[in-house]
Amino acid sequence: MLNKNNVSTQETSNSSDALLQGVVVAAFGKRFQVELSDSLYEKKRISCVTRGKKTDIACGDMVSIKLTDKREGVIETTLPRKTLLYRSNAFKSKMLAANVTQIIIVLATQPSFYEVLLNRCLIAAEAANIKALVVLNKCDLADNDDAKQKLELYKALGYQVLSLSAKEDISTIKPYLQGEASILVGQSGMGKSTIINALLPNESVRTQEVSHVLDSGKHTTTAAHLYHLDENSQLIDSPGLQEFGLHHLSTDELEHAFVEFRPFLGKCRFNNCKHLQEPDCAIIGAVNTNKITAERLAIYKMLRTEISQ
Ligand SMILES: Nc1nc2c(ncn2[C@@H]2O[C@H](COP(=O)(O)OP(=O)(O)OP(=O)(O)O)[C@@H](O)[C@H]2O)c(=O)[nH]1
Ligand SMILES: [Mg+2]
Ligand SMILES: [Zn+2]
Repeated sequence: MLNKNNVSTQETSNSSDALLQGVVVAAFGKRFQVELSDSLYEKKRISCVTRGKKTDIACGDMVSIKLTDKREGVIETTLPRKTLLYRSNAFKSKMLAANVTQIIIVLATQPSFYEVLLNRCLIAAEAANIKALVVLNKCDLADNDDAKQKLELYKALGYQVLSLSAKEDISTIKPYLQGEASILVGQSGMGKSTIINALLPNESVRTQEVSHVLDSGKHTTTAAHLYHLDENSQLIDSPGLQEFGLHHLSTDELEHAFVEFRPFLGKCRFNNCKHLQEPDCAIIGAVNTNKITAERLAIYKMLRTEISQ
């Protein structure tokens, strides 16, 4: 991806015009922090703007920039993305991260997590072709049994589910991070930044008491940030989510994003079946024979209605 020789020759020939390659390590609306990739620059960070009104750049994007000052620059191009994770409502869409290979959905019981949000994250991951890992954090606190019970459904669907306590022992997650570019997502206060701190003690990412977060109505993490775990593994911390709209999905993408629906798709009586209430629907039939749960069908119906509006 990075052509070192090319970059350095351009650099020496005409430094102000040289295009330098880097990765977006933080995205703050219209400002982006770009870490230069060429080893010559020792991961130097440049504060960048974009040309014109272009803002469709996300944390994790590989970009080429032109320096305008020692520590400032302009993003000229975005390299093709391997993946793009985003969410959208009826009015706008928001990019969460580019080039991630894994989405880690962080849950906890205090404050309690919304199961619908978990499903929305899983659907977004499937639709973007990104693998998902579900983490139930804060297992040092009492009363996790109900939550663990709920998560059995997702294990049965084939998702990896881990229970841990970022405050006590982070080691169980480590094997899942090797060689991956992972983004941590979830509601505010679930412990995403605490997990990053436990993995990277030198970074001291800001975390905050949940009560304070709820009082102020603000999330502790306000922008996505990329951290390097090692040479081949990256972690992106993201601001707490309250909603995860999926308006960008087509109805076809939505039904395929329910992994357990796949064997039944195309087997309904009507080939344009919406799986809502049509006769001889293979999906509804699979619910009646316990091959698909009623909870997941209910979530599908809700999302289907939502994206069709
Ligand atoms: N008991 C316990 N508390 C935890 C654990 N992990 C995080 N916390 C606490 O939960 C609170 C919220 O943690 P954060 O890491 O700031 O949560 P976040 O998900 O990053 O929140 P936002 O940045 O607002 O999205 C802090 O007070 C943490 O100390 C854990 O494993 N056990
Ligand atoms: Mg945070
Ligand atoms: Zn059907």
